[in-house]
Order: sequence, then C-alpha cells, then structure tokens
Amino acid sequence: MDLGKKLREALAKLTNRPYVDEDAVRSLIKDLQRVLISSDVNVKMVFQLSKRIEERALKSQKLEALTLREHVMKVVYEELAAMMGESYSPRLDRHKILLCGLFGSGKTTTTAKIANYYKSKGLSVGMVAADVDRPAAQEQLEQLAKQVNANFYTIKGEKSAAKIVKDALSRSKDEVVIVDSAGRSAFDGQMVEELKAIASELGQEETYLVVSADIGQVAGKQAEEFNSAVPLSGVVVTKMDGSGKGGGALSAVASTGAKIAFIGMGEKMNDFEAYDAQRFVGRLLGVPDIKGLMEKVEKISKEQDLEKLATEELTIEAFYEQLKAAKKMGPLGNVFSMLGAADIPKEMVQQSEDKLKKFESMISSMTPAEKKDAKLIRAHPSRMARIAAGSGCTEKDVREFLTQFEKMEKMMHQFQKNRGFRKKVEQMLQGGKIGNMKMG
Ligand SMILES: Nc1nc2c(ncn2[C@@H]2O[C@H](COP(=O)(O)OP(=O)(O)OP(=O)(O)O)[C@@H](O)[C@H]2O)c(=O)[nH]1
Ligand SMILES: [Mg+2]
Repeated sequence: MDLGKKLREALAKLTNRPYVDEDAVRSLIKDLQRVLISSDVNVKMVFQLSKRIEERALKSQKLEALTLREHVMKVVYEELAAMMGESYSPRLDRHKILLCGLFGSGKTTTTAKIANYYKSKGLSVGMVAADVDRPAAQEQLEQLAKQVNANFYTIKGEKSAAKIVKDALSRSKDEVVIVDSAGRSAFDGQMVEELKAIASELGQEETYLVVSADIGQVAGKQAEEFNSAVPLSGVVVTKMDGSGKGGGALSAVASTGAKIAFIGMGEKMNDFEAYDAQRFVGRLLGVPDIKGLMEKVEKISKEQDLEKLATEELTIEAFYEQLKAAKKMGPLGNVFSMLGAADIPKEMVQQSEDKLKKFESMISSMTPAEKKDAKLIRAHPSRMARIAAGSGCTEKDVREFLTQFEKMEKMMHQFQKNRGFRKKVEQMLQGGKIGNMKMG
C-alpha cells in the first residue's frame, strides 16, 4: 500500500540516524504530516496527531528499557491506531444485514465477501438481490452467490425491493441474510425512501454503508449523511488496495464516530477482513517491527521502573527485578555517575546470567518475612545457612547478595532524600536526552 510505503520510509529515516534527539523527532513529525496529508487525511487531524506525537515522544515518561527510537516508534504506532478508529468484532449469531451506498462503491462485491466471511465461520448464508434499478445487478449477485456457495434469493422483474426482501425472508432459513440494495449517484430522498421500505420488511440487526477508499475524506461526510437517514451500525471501506487515500477515508469515518466494520482490499472474495485498527496500522508501519516492539514493551512494563523505586521501600524481590531490568538497560551505572551520584557498583549492573540464576534460587528459598525485611537474614546465621542449603549456594554467595542489596538500599535512600538528584534523573528520563547519552 502506498501509504504504508511512505510511512515506512519516514520511519526508516529516523532509524538510520546515528542517534535520536529532539531534532530527529521533529523532522519525523514533518515527514508524517506530509505523508498523511498526501493520503488525504484531514489537515486538522494531522496537526492534532503531530501535537500528540510530539508531546508524548519528547515529554512523556518513557520506559527505561526502550531506546528513544523505540519509544518514538511506539508512540507513532499508538497515535496512528487511535486516529484510525476502533477494532470491530462481527457478530456470529443469527442476524440480518442491509448494505447501502452510492454507485460503484462495492456493495454487490461486499455482499458476497461478507457471505464468504460467514461461510468460512461455518454459518449458512443467504444473499438477497434487492437492487431493482440496474438491469444486470441480480445476475451479478447470483454469479457471486454460486462462487461463495451461498443461497440466493430474488424475484426477476420485480420493481419493489421491499417485496423481494419479504419473499426472501419467507423462504430463507439461513443464519445470516445479506441484502444488496441499489446505488445512486448521490445521496437523495428517493434512496432513503427505498432503504426505509426495505428496512421495515427486513428488520435488520446490522446496516452497513459501503464506501470506496478512493473518495478519501468525503467518506466521513457520507457516513454522517447516511447515518442521519438510516442509522448505520458500521461502514465498510472497499478498494483499500487501489487507493492512496485509504488513510483519509478510514480516519474521516473514525472521526465521525461511525465504526469501521470491514475493509476490502481487492477483487477476490478473500481480500476482505473485519477491521482491526492496530493490525492495520501495524501492517502500514511494518508488522515485524511493531510486533517485536510491542512484545518488548509488554514484557518491560511488568518489570519495576526507576520511578517506582524512588518512592517505595526496597524489597528483595523488587531488587531482583531491578537487577534484571538493569541488565537489559545496559550501562545504567554510567548515567548515574554522569549525574554526580554515587556509582552503582559495576558488578550490580553487569550481573552474569549465572549469578542472576543463583539469586533467583536464593530468593525462592526465603520466607515471605525475609523477602520483606532482609535484615532478618543478616541477624540470624541459621537463616543464612538455611537459604544457602535450600538454594544450593554457599553462605558466602548469600552474603554477597545481601551486600549488593544493602548497597542498593543505601543508594535509594540517598536518591529519595536528595531532591536535586531526583529532579535531574526525572528530567533526564522525561526530556528525551537519553538518546544523546547513548543509552539507545
Ligand atoms: N480493487 C478492488 N476492487 C473492488 C473492491 N471492491 C469492489 N471492487 C470492484 O469495484 C467495482 C464495483 O463493485 P460493485 O460491487 O459492483 O459495486 P456496487 O456498489 O454494487 O455498484 P452498483 O451496484 O453499480 O452501485 C467492481 O469492478 C468490483 O470488482 C476492492 O476492495 N478492491
Ligand atoms: Mg451493485
């Protein structure tokens, strides 16, 4: 997709920089603006988005274990996904669907694609040809019904769409019934009358407006227009494959509050899916990158971060989580010394895997009381011996662990007392200066 390629190019520029700083973020935002506006996204929305990205990328707290580069990627991904609307879960129970839309938007094709979608979920499907205006419309749908193996209903030569629907319902036992209606060149009263007549026979649970992505932002206006006449439950955006304006269409529909239900991205029956904003944006930005990144974020956010440490009493478990996180973060010690604080002992930052494993088994040999209050262990040699025996370590190992713990505890107290130092760390974490410090 065109939009995806341009977005990936903009992000690649960021990735190719030797390090990421405020300038890099600002120039990424400029690139994003250009790309989105050229894909027909509303200018006002683009500026709101830029502002959000700038704020979050540069001023909000970032997870320490992410590089600034990764942090920016994450923010861009989340903000784009938010702009492109919510995800849709199509119902899987017995229900009826009415499709409406202007000429050539893709109603008839979409009728068959939805039928195909539900067939693949194991439901029986009936397709009703209620387009009484275009001579070949019924045959077109009949062909498609054969192709996807769905039941087909119509009355040839009948001029009342409502009658066709009534007749179809009297014969159909299908779990999902989908009605294809006639298009118009523009939204008009006659079409609304016809849709209302169909609706009163059909009593459908879902009413989908079908719009083509190539109308861009106009899709939003169309969704509003139709919705005021026939309350819509969702919008299907078709031809996402052939249009550079897909981003414009999706964001415009999302901004009206209408749900995007499905997207069509090709002429084949399988070129169709229930809408998932995050997946869609993930694909635009390059799936492997985003997926890996979000997995990393999820993992990290479970681990304790510095800010929490600053306000809490240190427990043995929190200390251990911190050691693991520090190992991932890299040379944290350097940052502290740059700020003029007491150095975190090097060995604490660069624990070997073996040592971390040893620590872990020691911790699992501790009682809950000991984990909360490490002084208990120092105070009772019998406890120390028990932990050593239980974890297959020596008492010297246990003492070494305790020494590290106590050093960290001392540092934390200093950190908590020293407001100037805390401020510096906080500024550093929030100010996006981390990239400059070659943490990333
Ligand atoms: N590339 C692409 N073409 C599509 C897609 N959906 C529909 N089309 C094509 O668009 C054209 C019009 O589709 P129809 O399904 O006939 O549209 P319609 O809204 O029923 O048209 P009318 O009944 O004349 O109002 C056909 O050539 C379809 O093959 C899509 O997602 N991608
Ligand atoms: Mg049609």
